[in-house]
Amino acid sequence: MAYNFKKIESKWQKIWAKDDFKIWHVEDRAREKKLYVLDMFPYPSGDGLHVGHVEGYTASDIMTRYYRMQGYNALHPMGWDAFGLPAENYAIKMKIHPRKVVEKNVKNFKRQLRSLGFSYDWQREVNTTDPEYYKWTQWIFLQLLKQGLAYEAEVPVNWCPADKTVLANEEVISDKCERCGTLVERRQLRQWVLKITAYAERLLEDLAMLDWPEKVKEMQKNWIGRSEGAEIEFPVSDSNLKIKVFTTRADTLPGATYVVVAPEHSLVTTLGARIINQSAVKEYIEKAKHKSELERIAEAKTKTGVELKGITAINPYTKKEIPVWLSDYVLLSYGTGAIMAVPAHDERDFAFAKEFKIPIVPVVSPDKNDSGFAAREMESAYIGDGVMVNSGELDGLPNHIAKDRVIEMVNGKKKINYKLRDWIFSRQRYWGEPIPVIKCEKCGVVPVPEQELPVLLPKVKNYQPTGEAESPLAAIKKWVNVKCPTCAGPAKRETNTMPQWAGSCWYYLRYLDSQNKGAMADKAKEKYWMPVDIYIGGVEHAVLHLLYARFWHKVLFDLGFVSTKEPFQKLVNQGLILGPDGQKMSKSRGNVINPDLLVGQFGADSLRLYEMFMGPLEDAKPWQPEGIVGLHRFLTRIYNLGMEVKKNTKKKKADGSAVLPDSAVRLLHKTIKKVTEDTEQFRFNTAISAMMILLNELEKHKNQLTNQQINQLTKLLFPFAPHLSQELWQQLGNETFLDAESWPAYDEALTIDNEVELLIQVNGKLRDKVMVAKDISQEDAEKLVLEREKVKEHTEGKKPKKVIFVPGRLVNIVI
Ligand code: ANZ
Ligand code: ZN
Repeated sequence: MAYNFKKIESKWQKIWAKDDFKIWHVEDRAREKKLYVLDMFPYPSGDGLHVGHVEGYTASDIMTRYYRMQGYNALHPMGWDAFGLPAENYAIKMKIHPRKVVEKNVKNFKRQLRSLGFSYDWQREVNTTDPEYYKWTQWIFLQLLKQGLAYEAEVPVNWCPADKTVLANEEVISDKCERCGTLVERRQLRQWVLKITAYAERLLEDLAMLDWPEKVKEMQKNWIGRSEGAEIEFPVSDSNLKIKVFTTRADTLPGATYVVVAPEHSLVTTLGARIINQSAVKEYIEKAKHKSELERIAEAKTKTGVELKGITAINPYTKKEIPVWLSDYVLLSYGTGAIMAVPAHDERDFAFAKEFKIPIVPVVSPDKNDSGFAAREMESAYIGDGVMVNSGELDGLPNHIAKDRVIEMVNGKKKINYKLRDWIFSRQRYWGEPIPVIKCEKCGVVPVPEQELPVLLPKVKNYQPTGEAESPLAAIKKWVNVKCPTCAGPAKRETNTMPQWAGSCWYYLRYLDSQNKGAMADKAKEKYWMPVDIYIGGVEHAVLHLLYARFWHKVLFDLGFVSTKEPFQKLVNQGLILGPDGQKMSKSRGNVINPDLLVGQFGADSLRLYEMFMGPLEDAKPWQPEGIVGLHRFLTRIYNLGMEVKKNTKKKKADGSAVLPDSAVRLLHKTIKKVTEDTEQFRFNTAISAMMILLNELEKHKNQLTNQQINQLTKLLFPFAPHLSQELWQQLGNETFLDAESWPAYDEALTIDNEVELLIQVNGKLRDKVMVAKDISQEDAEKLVLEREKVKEHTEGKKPKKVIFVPGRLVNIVI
């Protein structure tokens, strides 16, 4: 009988699906030992499942099944992150409602996930676009609003004139919209903003308690960008105005030879009349508008700028008059939007000063004995520590001491800055959660009363974005015009919607209690299941989803709605699966691999196994079209071996008279140990190769294999290839589900090798090797060694002068 994977896989999938997948439904608090294994839920795109999804989802399924067998109550849920632009754009093109698009795509995704045998608790399924779900997304927004953590403000944003919406910084590449390639504009728009900066310090600090890849922690640290420095004021000549700068190097103030403000800095409008070179300044500002922040601060770029002629400032330390420049390498949104430039000690300032011939004055000397330094021309900026020079009374002081003195002397203020910005939270698009507020002429912003949630997303005739600071919802007058909940006067609903990140900020909590009508999640359930013990997903979410979700979670923690400080205790990043050409898979390159085809051709188990065998889970790895064939063959051999054993058992051939050799028994125990340890460490590729080595050995002893021994191999394989394993299990006379079986145990004593390789030297030269008992005595070793042909050859029958013996390692015969 051949390995008929099609029949086997569809048979078990049908059985598993019974009673709404009851087999994988977990009860809350059913056991003390719990484990929450979470996948990053997919955006259900029209393209269906990607082999990258299969990679992460197989890894989490293996963990879930493994820990289930280890006696854990293991929660493994799945859902849909279904708001967002792609569904909406498709709906616009095809003139169908985005909900219909999502429904269809979800159906297809579900079929695919089921076809792969993933053991989800489907009774907990969530969909972020379901009103019963987004009711609670809106409810969390209201909590943020109540806490003053959501506010409206006029902020600079990246605006795509073609997609007619605000874009995140990450969605702008080389000044262009990532989606359509249109040049983005910087606009000032009134937006809803979430005060994530209020949590900057805790988001940074609490990274220490997480078992996450260092790389991701580092990315979050850099994104939050904590920086200790000071604010110092530079008076503007002939005016009461002061330019406030933020600096981390107050010690270098004596060497500040000019000031630079951002193109959007208010100084330009306030003192506009005094600027002599108005048209050059205006032209420069116009150009800067088209650049993204990333572009502006790129290190490699030559610095551009324009002097504000007619305006000068006073260095508060030297009291000297210095020029004021405008340049886009200074960002309005960081610090104070203005800097003191110290070309001698900052690389960017140095390049700028060279370009525009501004004086460079060194004030920190690397070597206190180098008396010429203060007067010498510099070839590059010196950014290290040293002693003060050219700095009046500070001369000779170490610069780190001068720093505090300077701040005191010029009345500066110590300040901690973060690169992190508040989160721009509104979108001018249709397919998102309506922001649950009402605007009343008399009362201002009024939250929608909680009992009126959800604010349903109404049907519109036209999803086309309006191009204004409002979404297509603004066109539905009946929906927009409402009575103010406070004064009953005429009022309007907010028409902006939430960004696609909102729903994914808290979905892991809804899984705990997905049907709850009265609360986001029951507190006792939350307390039992949280935190997520294992979270698997791509590294591309390092600073977006993973930071936003931590922020919301901390707010919910402060309000007492969740019991843990952090949502995701352990994070594992799956590596990118590249196309066969070693490039990123993409439709335009035509190198996309379709999982459906592979499941049809080789079966789900082969695909699962191949993806886990490709290499370490975290590594990027190219698809090898032939690779899956090898894994399919491996499964076929296991199947055949199982069938052989079954046949033999029937004939009672495998009896006591023919037992498995000791070495094979040992290998079985060693393999159980290795697969156990590797699985716990996410080393699935080496776990699989250990099973392959075991199979090679067991095939040699087909007729001596007992049922019990093949059962152990079946259990080991189960988390990786569940269909085949369950089938074998049944064929071998077992009636249970492997999900409910326990993980095989091994005998530690049998995993320890009791033989070692003894090296044999003659006069210090390696001449031979032999396997011996680990604890062989010197006497026995000597006797054995002297009898060996090769040894006799090299000793030429002479009596050894001395024999050196290193127990368990080597014998050296000295003649
Ligand atoms: C003078 C100085 C001298 C600086 C020196 C550095 C070296 P981090 O560590 O990233 O916080 N800076 C301040 N605000 C800026 C803005 N809005 N756009 C661009 N650059 C800005 O860096 C702080 C330093 O970056 C500040 O310290 C300032 O330059 C610059 F030898 O002030 B420094
Ligand atoms: Zn009102």
